[in-house]
Order: sequence, then C-alpha cells, then structure tokens
Amino acid sequence: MINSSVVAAENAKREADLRSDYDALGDHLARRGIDIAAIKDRAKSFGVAVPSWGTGTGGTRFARFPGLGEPRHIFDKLDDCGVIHGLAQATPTVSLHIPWDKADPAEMLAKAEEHGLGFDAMNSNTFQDQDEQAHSYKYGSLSHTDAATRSQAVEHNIECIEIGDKLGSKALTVWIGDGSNFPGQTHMGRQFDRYMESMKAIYGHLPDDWRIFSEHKIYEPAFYSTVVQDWGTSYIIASELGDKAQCLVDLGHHAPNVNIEMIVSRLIRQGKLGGFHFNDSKYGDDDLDSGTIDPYRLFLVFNELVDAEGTDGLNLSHMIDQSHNVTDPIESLMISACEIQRAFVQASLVDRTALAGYQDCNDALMASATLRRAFRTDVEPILAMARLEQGGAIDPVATYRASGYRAQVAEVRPKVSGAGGGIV
Ligand SMILES: [Mn+2]
Repeated sequence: MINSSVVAAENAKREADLRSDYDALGDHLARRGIDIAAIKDRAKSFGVAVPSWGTGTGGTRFARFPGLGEPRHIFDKLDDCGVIHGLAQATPTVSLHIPWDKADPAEMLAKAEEHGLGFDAMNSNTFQDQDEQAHSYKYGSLSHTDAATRSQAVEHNIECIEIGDKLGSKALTVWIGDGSNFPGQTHMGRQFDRYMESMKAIYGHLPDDWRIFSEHKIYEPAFYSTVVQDWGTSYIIASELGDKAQCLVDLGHHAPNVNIEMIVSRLIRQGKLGGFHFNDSKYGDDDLDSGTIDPYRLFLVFNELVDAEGTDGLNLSHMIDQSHNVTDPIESLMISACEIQRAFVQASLVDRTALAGYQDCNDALMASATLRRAFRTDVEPILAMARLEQGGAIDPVATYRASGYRAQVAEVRPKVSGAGGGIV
C-alpha cells in the first residue's frame, strides 16, 4: 500500500542517527546488565491487534465529523490496517466487529493475507439495532426480559463465532450495553440470571480451542446500573462459565483512579485474565489514544504482565480500542501501537531481582525508584531499530505523510457523513 521506495528514502534520512542513538543506549543498558539485542527481540515479538472500527473516524453522542478517504467497508479497513502494520510493525492482527464487518470470509482471508495480517478476537454487537432484526435491544439484549430478544442476541453471538472460525480467530469478546437508567427499572438479580443463561448458551457453541472474553464497563449506555459493571462481576461470569471463559480489561472502563494494575494482578493469579482493550482516558471512557494521558499507568499495567510471564496458561489478547475524532486514524493507531509496545519494552527493563529485594526489606523508596528508572529510560532507539529491521519505518508518521496515502484513497473513497460505524 505504501511504495517501498518512499519507506527506504525516509529511513535513509534517519538511519545514521538511529544507529548512533541505538549504540549509545546499548552501552548504557550494558552497564545495567541488560543486553539491548535481547530487548529488541522482545519488541519484535510484541503485537497488538488493530480494531477494524478504529480505522474510521469516531464520533461522540453530539456529532461525527468525517475525515478524508475513510474506509467504506472491511476491505478498505484491511488496506488501512496493512498500512499501519507495514510502517509500525507492531499490529499483525485485526479485531473484527460484526455486523459492521460482515463480508465473505474467503475474500476477507485473501485480503488479510495480501497484507500479512491475521484475525484476533471477534466482537459481537447487541448494543444497537440493525435494520433487518426482529427484536429491539432498546431495553437490553442478552439479559432482556423477553426470551425471543435474548435468543436473537445469543444467535448473533453464535454467528460471530462461526464467522471467526472461518477466519482463524480464536476468541469472542462480549460487551453488552444492558443495564438500567432508573432505580427499580430492573430486578438486578433476575437480570443477571438471564444474562448468565444467555452466556451459557453461547459458551456451549465455542469450539474447543476458542475462548470467550467477558468485558466489563462501569456505566454507559446504561447510566444507573450495568449488568457487567466491574471486574468482580466479570470474574464471577468467567468462573461460572468455565475454563474457556476469561475476563477482558478495557483500560477506560473503570471509575477514575481505580488501580487497574492491581486488578490485572488479581485476574492473573486466578487464571482469568484473557486480554486487554488499550486506550487512555482523562474523565471516563474517553477512548483517547494509548499513552497520551497517563503513560505511567500503561507502564504499570505492563509491569504486572511482564512480571507474570511464564505463568501457566497465561495467553493474552492485546487489542486497541479507541475512537479517533480529531486525528487521522491511521496515524493515531500507529502511534498508539508504538506507545503500547514502548510500555512493554520499558517494563522489560525493570530490575526484578533488585525490586524483590527492596520489597522484602520494605525499602519503599528504592522499590518505587526501581520502577521509575525503567520507565524513564528512553527506549525509542530500540523500537525504531525493531521497525527498521522488520521492513517498517523509523518514523512511521513522517513516512506515512510522505507517502500521500490519505490523499490517494480519498480520490476513490467518497466522504461518509453523519453517524456511522466509527462511533464506539
Ligand atoms: Mn472495549
């Protein structure tokens, strides 16, 4: 999608400086007993899935301002995902959303293969009504009081599994908007029972090598109560369903100041952490670009993940879940993937032997300083070298801008106005 001569020309401008910076960082890390080549290999091994819906411009409940050359369908989205991975080399998979991305699976596989992409977890949608559906989700879906509505929502999730199975996906993420807006509107106990009954029906259709992820969210679109509102509820769900059920943590789905890294630690301990939706937030579920508001929190989450490496059965699906309202989504997704990868690499620099020693002797100051020393290390030369060696761009955004990709696709993709699938 991006001419390789553009990538080569942009890299040529920056390669000498990069090599000098990389060597200097290598010397610095060697003094700390860290082999920079091993850390670079870890950076190369890291991948996070792009959400197909993130390639379109998002929106708010007030408005959506479309961008130029937005993808018209899943095949355009996969082209954009190919650009993102081609330049940033950190997003080898795409997470689909049904029905927004419904198309012939064989054609989707062929397009993905063209770009060297695979498919991560499938996402179902019972939080909005589709034109052809018989029953409305206005008052709920998997937990609706009406059995026919629940069954329609169950069938939709089963269809997502069937589509995903043809694409090589191995997981289904279930997030529902069900809840209530008024005290007394629903019986919270019976509503949860209905939800569990529906989830058990979906769970029964999971292939043996699949997992189902329960994604919690504190509020919105329901504003008084939400059926799957916190990690405790999500843990109950995953435990009751069985071994193939795990919890998915979306970083924006918590009350302000909640200690998410501790939730991560707890879920890993219980064998119930399945994956993440990465984003950042200031006030609520803002779906801002990863690492733009609180990069230290992102680092602390990865500190727990790196610490838990090697834990029996730990197999995490990393996905981005963001809404891009004022930026080019391709640029935001490339930068976000790099920021997530950065947090992973920084967390890989933590001196865990020293940290355990400080923890054991209650040296709070030095324990904290040990974490911050890793966080403060500028690992950009490692990330850039990993990209360069894998055929990507030293500077993904500058290279993307130099390529003129957006202007080219704008010529064949008409402007999409009003509300659309980009709103999440
Ligand atoms: Mn999410």
